Amino acid sequence: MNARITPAPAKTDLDAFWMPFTANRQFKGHPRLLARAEGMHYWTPEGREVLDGVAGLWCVNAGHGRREITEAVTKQLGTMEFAPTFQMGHPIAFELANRLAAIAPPEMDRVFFTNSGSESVDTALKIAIAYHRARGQGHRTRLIGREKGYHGVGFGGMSVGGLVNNRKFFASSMLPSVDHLQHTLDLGHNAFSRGLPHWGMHLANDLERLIALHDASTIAAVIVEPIGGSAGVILPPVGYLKRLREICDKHDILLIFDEVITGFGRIGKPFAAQDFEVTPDIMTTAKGLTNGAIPMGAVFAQRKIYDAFMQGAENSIEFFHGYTYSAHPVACAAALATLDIYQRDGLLTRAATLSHEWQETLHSIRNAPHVIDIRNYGLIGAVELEPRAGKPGARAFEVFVKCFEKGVLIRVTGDIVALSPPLIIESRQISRIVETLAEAIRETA
Ligand code: PXG
Repeated sequence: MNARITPAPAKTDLDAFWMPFTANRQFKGHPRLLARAEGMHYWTPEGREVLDGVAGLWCVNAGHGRREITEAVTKQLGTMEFAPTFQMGHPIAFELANRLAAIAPPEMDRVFFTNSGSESVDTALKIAIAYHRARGQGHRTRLIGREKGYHGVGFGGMSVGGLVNNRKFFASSMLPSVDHLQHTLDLGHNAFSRGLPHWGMHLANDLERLIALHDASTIAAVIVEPIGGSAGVILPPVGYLKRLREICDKHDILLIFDEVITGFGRIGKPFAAQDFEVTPDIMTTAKGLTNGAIPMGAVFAQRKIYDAFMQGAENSIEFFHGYTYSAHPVACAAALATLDIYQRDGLLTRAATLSHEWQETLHSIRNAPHVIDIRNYGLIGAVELEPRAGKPGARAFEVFVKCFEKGVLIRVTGDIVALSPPLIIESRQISRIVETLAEAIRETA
């Protein structure tokens, strides 16, 4: 099981792979390779052990190398490697949708399958616009995202996203009718808050400003991450999401939660919507759905949304949208095996049990040099460092490289260190991640 270590490619063989979201020249000069994984660890091609502080990329929630997933995938490949889901179906696609509906927030029991978070987001935005049209409100086409939001890299997700580096090259190619709420990150009021910050609920009222500007009748949906991940862990102030829900309800605007990183147990409930007790109309997921083993995403919609589409001639296609690999049988098999593990091992709620220890261990390093904020919720953490003058991101990148050399994998975005370990993590591993991070920060000028 996962025993064979693939040898590292020669440096000259690194050129052809144009790496995603990577400083290609830096990487190819100083490659960092992973070749094997098991449980909480990766191993490099040389056999060096690396503790995984980020669940791969926020996706390997049940830890690496889960035998049941391997077996389910292998079995499915041997039974039926592919089947179309356009005007055809295969049994485990329906089984998976039912299993997902059973753990979803109330009424969110209609599931559309995709292959990634980006596809889930673009699917959700299209559902929102088509839903209003199906109800005779085709004038509701505007989409509202949020500054610092990340919703993947499709043209839709990029347009509602709020990260300047992802947007600036494509500024003239964005969706035309999009606006953004202000973000909720405010170190002045909220630095070192343990859990959700108590200041900032009123920031949700920014939606009223946009409604006053554009008129509610032009707005289809608001999309937010319940907890922002990619921009460096941005937490919703207490009451903020409930307020967004109220304003959306008042104006008949759909609320979309992008749960690509918060889904599947990351904050101690199956979905953040349940933890925050705010039910969106549509919810996007991916990543943890298959434990990262096979690409797959799922969009959950409230039944009322699905029902609005079910009109017209019975043999007419209600929603002209889908992917060749929507509900790919191998991905379905991986997802079913993943759900079995999550449920059997209590992983969808384990983060709630660990979150206090996680919080206290993380906050124990607040006096390390250059640390200007520590944020946490569930099994998510962030340590924000003071940027070096004129060199944003340089300090955190050095910390990232040092941690990797010391045997711990973290993520950095700008000068923020983000942590999101597999949900199987043990106490001593929490300590190891945080101690290694503190050591790396102390060694970095
Ligand atoms: N929405 C959210 C909220 C995400 O976090 C996507 C959509 C896009 O998913 P795909 O599967 O298309 O990549 C994401 C992805 C990081 C990091 O380090 C986060 C993501 C991807 C890679 C790195 O924060 N999130």
